[in-house]
Amino acid sequence: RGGSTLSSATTTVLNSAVASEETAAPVEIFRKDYEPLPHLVEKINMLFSIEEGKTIVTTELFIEPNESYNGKSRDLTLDGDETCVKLLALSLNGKDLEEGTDYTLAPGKLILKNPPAGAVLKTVVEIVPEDNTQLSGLYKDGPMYCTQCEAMGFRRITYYPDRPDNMAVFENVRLEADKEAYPVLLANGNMIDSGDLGDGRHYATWTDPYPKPSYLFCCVVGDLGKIHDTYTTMSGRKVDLQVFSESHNVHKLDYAMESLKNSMKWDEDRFGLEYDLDLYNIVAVDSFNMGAMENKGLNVFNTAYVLADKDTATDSDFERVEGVIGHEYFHNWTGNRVTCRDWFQLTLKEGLTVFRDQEFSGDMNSKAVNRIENVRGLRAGQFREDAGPMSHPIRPDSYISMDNFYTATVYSKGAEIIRMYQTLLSVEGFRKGMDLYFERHDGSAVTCDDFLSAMSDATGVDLSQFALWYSTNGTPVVTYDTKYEDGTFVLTLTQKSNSDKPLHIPISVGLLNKETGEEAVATKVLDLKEMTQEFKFEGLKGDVVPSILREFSAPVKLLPASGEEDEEALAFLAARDTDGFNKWEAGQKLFTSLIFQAKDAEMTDKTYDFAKEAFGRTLTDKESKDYSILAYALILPSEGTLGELVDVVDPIAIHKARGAVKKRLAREFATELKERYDELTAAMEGSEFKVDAESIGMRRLRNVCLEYLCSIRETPEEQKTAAELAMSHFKKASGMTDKVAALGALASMDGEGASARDEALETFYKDADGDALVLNKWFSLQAMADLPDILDRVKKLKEHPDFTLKNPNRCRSLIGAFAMNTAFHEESGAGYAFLREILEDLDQLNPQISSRMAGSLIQWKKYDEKRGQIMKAELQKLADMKPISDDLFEIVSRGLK
Ligand code: 0A1
Ligand code: ZN
Repeated sequence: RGGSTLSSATTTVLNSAVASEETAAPVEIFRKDYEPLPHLVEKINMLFSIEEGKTIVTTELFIEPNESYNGKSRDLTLDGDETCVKLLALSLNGKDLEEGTDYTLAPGKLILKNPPAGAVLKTVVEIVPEDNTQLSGLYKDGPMYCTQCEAMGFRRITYYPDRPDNMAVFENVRLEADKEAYPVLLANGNMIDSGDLGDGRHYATWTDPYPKPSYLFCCVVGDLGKIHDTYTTMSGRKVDLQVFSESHNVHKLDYAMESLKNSMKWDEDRFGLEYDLDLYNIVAVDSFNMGAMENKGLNVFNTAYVLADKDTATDSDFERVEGVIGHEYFHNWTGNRVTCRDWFQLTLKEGLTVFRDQEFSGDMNSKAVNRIENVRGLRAGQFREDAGPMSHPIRPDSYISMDNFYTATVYSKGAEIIRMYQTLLSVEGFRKGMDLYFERHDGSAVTCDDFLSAMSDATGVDLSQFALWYSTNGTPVVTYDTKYEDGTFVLTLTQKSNSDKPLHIPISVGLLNKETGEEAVATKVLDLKEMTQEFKFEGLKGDVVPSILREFSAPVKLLPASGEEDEEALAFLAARDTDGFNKWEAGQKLFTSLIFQAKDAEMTDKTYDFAKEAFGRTLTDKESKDYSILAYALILPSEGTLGELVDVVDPIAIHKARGAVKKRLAREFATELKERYDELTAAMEGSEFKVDAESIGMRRLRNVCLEYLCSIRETPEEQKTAAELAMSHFKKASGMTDKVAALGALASMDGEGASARDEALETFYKDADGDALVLNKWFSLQAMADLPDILDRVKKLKEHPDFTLKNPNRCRSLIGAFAMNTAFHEESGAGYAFLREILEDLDQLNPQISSRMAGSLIQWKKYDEKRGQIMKAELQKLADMKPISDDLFEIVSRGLK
């Protein structure tokens, strides 16, 4: 038993009175109210006795006074969600406790009166994982029981100070379950004991030597297959690596294992950080609210972010698996060894870890491609969020439900803030800051300010002005003005943000000679620290074209002071910029101008010619082997990104305008597109399927050509040609990437293409053979199609036997995908009403998912008056719903403000 004295017990329920009270009103929690705990649980032992329909959790908490507490209270508050945790027994130092005298109960809380130093509190509770549809706490998913404790799931397992500044050693975690049904018993750390219990049941005891907050606790009990490998760390320690999934998916785990080993090596090389346990386990689960979870030594992954093989995963899926495996692994230091003091500091671990995973992916693949992909994501997701009612600084000031703050802002903008430290301090300076951060804070729960201090102290750079990024919401705008005279180029930058004081913004700039295209001044980081600042470049030989905000050096919108883009300069940069990111960016700006012209009236010849030239040059560039860069340079800015650039969004007009530009370019370059398509087909034929940068790039470019070619579908003849091309692409697909590209094109076909569409959809469904992730693609592709009757189709798919609201991936694949379709905004508002009806049901099952999906309705102020009012009315219906979860309540009430 490894020293634990736990055994389970059954008595009457002690907290039933609290559980039956009306649900408590939502409470807003403020960052400024942080107070340390009067007592800390320094050590905990746990016993999970799992039986069908009932799990008994017994714990021993070893309590000590907290030296950093200087408040008045001597009571210890334990968090516990009485709606799912039934308290059966409670004793302190072996003596049963009395409610009222020794402790009090309130909704969500148990207050233990004045526990003495060295107290041992024993609790016994009952939970029902089988009924847990929220997927927070301990829940049952298919053949396994699994926990999710971040942010506040542990209180759905037992009573505990469920906050990250209570770091405890989980000394003994004992799991007991039926041996045949649940042969695998896993928890954090290392297994120290296991055996049979004699009645067909078995047990395993785990210990984790590293103190951790409850949100990093995990156990998994199930019938699972696995793969195994080892990794030898830089100091020569051998670590066992295991990746688990349901047995029928075990053949899709190799890429995750490879990515894990690459991550371990990368963190040693780049940051000198080594893994610290003897075992690293990963488990894939089907029903999961988020992407994955970094539980110490036992990561849990949404199957969508860990399973990958060529027949079921696209190249983007492979890229995501690598990135998320890296992300969770990197959390072992940035998040686990050094954690957050409170949840307002979430970006301390998430922004930093996203930055680390981006750098890792950049090193594994192509830096420029990676940067483009990340900035595309940032603009489509985070800029949009920051312009709407959920706008918040990367370190928020308040929340009702913390689950709502796992946002693009905290994650992606947070990563941009970390990237700016590195840009300002250099790679070496940043590394020094990281070293000092770990030297100072290993084993503790700290704040964003502590991180900033480490960076500043390690490099001697004053970052006090930079700190404003943590408290300023919204996307800052930087405008630029230029002047050239007698060999001197003057760049004037002006900033505008929600901060009264100017932000410290690193602006990377390079200058290109206007005549030769040569770099006249190589990339230089300018420190924009004032509201308006002038930067002079002297001694130039001839006029220059500036390339500003290279590599997207700050999360801002960059605009010309005149309000008019210099299209000639953009065309020049799109052709010649030596910065891969800005070269792409210039092309995107040209396309953007053209799309807005198409929306407002007519495309002008001048803009069209510039865009055409950029498009044609990219398409016929036979020198570059950077196929992904070429592909991205041909893709028009997304509708989401375009919507960000205007005050009032008319989604249908944007959709049409973008479509018009796409079709015009497709017709203009039909021959070249087909040539490039055929060349790539020939180049790939007969070669082995690979998931390296070159092969991914070739498939990406070929699929972009396919998409353009298939957009030419006006006449019945053209419809037939497009359908034939897409169908042949579908049939000859070398893997899921090509299949999805073909089906994506086919799904929107009508007229002469309708029968090919239906045939391909049916084949795809049959070939999926029940594979959950492939079926998700089948649902999504249909929900995203560009057809006139899309809402009816989605409604029908919702009734499909494979559809369920209970599985978040499935729900996102149909409902989430539909909410991104232009058809969602169809004028009558039927799309909005459909989503609201679903949210009403979903909120009863899984508030985290309902609140996330409600994000599609809260942007109503961005839309034209009529649409906006219908969206708002649907939001109001949600707000009036009873009962409503705190999660959804927070989003809809912010949305209605
Ligand atoms: N920390 C995880 C993400 C995560 C957050 C919340 C969860 O449940 C509410 C689950 C996972 C990560 O950054 O990967
Ligand atoms: Zn994370």
